[in-house]
Amino acid sequence: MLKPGVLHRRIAGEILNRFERKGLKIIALKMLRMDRAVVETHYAEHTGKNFYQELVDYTCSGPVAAMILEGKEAVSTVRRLIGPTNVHDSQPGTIRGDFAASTTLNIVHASDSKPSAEREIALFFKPDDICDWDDGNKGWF
Ligand code: FUP
Repeated sequence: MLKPGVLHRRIAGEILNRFERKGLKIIALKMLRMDRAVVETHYAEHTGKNFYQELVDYTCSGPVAAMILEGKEAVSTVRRLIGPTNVHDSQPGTIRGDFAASTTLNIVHASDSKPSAEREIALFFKPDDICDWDDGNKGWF
């Protein structure tokens, strides 16, 4: 999910390009404004931490772009492309390493496991929103 800062900064294409260039397949994509209650549930594990309010405010501050990316080992591939949560550990070349200066405003969210991907996909998409397609590519690019 591209957080509001990405849309505000007009860098959505640049971030999407990172995923496509790697060969991940976009099978669903939508823009929306996240409901505060959904954001609070999504980040429930961080309730009470000193960054929680800023994180929730940021995530609700504008539109987000949610997507489903498909590919071999997609969860770990996407996590490597975005870089670690703490932006000071994010290497140049990763999305957070290149575009984020604040951990709380770290511009993208990505599921960290298959079960969390399944849960988060259900939060954003109905089965009809998912466009499965096949161009015959065997993953060699
Ligand atoms: P991630 O899966 O990388 O987004 O990381 P988490 O789910 O652990 O954290 C969710 C969000 O909380 C991060 F995107 C940013 C924020 N956060 C902080 O601001 N400080 C922290 O120490 C940890 C997380």
